[in-house]
Amino acid sequence: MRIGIVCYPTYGGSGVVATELGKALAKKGHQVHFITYQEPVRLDSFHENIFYHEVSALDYPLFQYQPYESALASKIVDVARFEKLDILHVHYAIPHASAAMIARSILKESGYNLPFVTTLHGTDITLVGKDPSYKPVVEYSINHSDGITSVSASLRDDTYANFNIRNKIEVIPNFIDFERFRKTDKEHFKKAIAPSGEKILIHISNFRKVKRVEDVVRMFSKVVKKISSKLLLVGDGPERMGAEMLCRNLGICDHVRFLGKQDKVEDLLAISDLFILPSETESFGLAALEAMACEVPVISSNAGGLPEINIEGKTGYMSDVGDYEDMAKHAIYILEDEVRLQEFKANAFAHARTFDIDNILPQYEAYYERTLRMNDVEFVI
Ligand code: GMT
Repeated sequence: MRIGIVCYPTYGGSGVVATELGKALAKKGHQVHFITYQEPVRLDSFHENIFYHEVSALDYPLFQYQPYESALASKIVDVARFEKLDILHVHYAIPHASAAMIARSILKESGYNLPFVTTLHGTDITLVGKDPSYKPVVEYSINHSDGITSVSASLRDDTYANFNIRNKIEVIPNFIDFERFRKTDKEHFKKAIAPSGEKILIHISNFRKVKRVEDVVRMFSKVVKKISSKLLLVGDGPERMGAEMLCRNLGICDHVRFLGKQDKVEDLLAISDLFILPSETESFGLAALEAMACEVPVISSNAGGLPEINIEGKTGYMSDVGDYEDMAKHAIYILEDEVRLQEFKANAFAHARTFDIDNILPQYEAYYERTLRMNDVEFVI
């Protein structure tokens, strides 16, 4: 198949999922065309089946805001015509679904049928999408997508609850590439961070408000009183400064390392004992699943799709949003007994295996085929 992929090319979860999906599809022999405003960060190596088309939006003094949606729709039309795309897959509804809709209408005028699938990722529904400034367009473009998928059952239900959606939303969860995310021996590295054999807790995020990084710090300040441990805070964003100040106020700076943005998070996960994700909302929680793939159990909130990956009492524990005392209690329970910790690690890994990309990729392929058949489009697999 010739597949066009539209996504945000930066570090956000939806862009990562879109890029990894494109790479996996290309490996299976499909021709994949990324259409974005910047080369996706995870598109880090050459592949003969992968093509990148940059969207450039002409600037003009009249524009207070560049009309990116129009530039994207125009680029989709151009790429579809020239590369003869069979199907388009847009990740994150805003503004990708409405741009795809415009492109499809333009192409239809000349008899070209380009169906598009919209994948909902999270904040495009739960935070930004339902805001009145975007809602009518988001609702309309979801309803006019040829296929709709969401990354968790929870996000599907949130979408039905917040919008008037007429069509079926298919749940296709996020996935793990076990070639990258697996536990490797990084003992030398562990010694540098935890020289006296301390347990290592880790949080990885974009440090936005929704991630509740201060809850991580507060829960750790309870844990470190009982368990000899270190906390790694990986990532950067608006909440970092507040978290640093809180560490100072709580007098735990000697036990906490702020590592900023890191590309090879799998190396940090390889030395970690517990992953902390106390998010306010989290449609799926890919970062937690990546931790589990590296045999790291998870202490999380019970928000959104987290209960679909973190199995209570097996792969970790969940608490109500904001209840960092409860999170600390569970963390101590797992860490204080080595046999118990090893059991949780094994369970986390076993559950992550069910999200292996080899299981999820065929679900996307089957969904594309179904969408094309329903639209009477002829294609070669
Ligand atoms: O909020 C983020 O972390 C970025 C956001 C995105 O769409 O780029 O992530 C969302 O999509 C990820 C991939 O599907 C999910 O794993 C995250 O749970 C989801 N984030 C939220 O719902 C807050």
